[in-house]
Amino acid sequence: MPKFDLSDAKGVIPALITPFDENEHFDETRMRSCVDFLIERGVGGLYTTGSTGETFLMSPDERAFVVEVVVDQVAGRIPVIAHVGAIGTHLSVDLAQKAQAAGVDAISSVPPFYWPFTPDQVVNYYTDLTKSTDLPMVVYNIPLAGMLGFDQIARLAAIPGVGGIKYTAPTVFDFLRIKEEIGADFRIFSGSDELAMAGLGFGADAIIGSFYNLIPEVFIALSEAVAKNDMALAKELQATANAIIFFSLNYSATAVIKRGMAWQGADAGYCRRPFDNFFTKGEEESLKTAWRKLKQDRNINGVAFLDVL
Ligand code: MN9
Repeated sequence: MPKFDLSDAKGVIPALITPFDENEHFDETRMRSCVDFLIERGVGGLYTTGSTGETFLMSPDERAFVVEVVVDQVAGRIPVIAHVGAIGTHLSVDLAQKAQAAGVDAISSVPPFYWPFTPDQVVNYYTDLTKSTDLPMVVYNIPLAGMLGFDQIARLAAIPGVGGIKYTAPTVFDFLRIKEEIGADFRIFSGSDELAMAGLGFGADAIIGSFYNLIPEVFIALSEAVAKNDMALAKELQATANAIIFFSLNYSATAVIKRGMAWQGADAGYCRRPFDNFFTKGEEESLKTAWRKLKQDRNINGVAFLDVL
């Protein structure tokens, strides 16, 4: 089989949710059915065990097992990128090696966080982690873990094996510069779902994010519109998506995404505390009522989970 190249991770890539059951145990059956649902919808890859996957609420063994289940269910149909980040290099290396053994195509990691590690320590972290497997590494820029500036991104990009960046920020300011100064081959995965159109317009190669679990059809159409240079259509689709995202962000967004998936036939289960859930019928009904109102007020059509309400 030809060696996987990060340029093969294309299109819309959900930052995959991790389903838990009512008792907060990982739910393998639900995980498998969500994977199939997303592949049937036409996503271009999966990014497992990241922020959306509630990764820091799981033990390392659980994380490794989730990756195994996803890879097994995907069975080579689309690329799988596993987020293996942890605060400590040893922990991340262990997860990376297990992810490689499970058969993922690439690994990714947030920078070590909590303590303000120095730029050199962050470079060392990514060097050690990238050396620990043969897989391409996608570094991760996200405000939750402390943003990497352009110069630091350039240093990380120079590490052998680092092939791209998942870039989640309220701006796409650096995208064109990354492409021009670091190189066209350095893959950019735009990470702010609210800015998917801007990210793709400013040179991102693909998009990775939470809401691609819930409304993959909207973002697949958006990404095709940008590819055809139909920016008017892309803007319309982004506006629809953003109405849905901003509404969801009033709640625990991952819990909203999971319920919305369940309504359209992909039961994504529940979240782990301290995230909250929609356990009671009454709570779920009032959530549905609020969605129906948004659909009507914004005149949203063609969004699968709203159409079934
Ligand atoms: O990078 C996600 N960011 C976080 C991925 O989880 C913090 C995004 O997909 C956001 O959830 C999304 C909504 O703000 O853009």
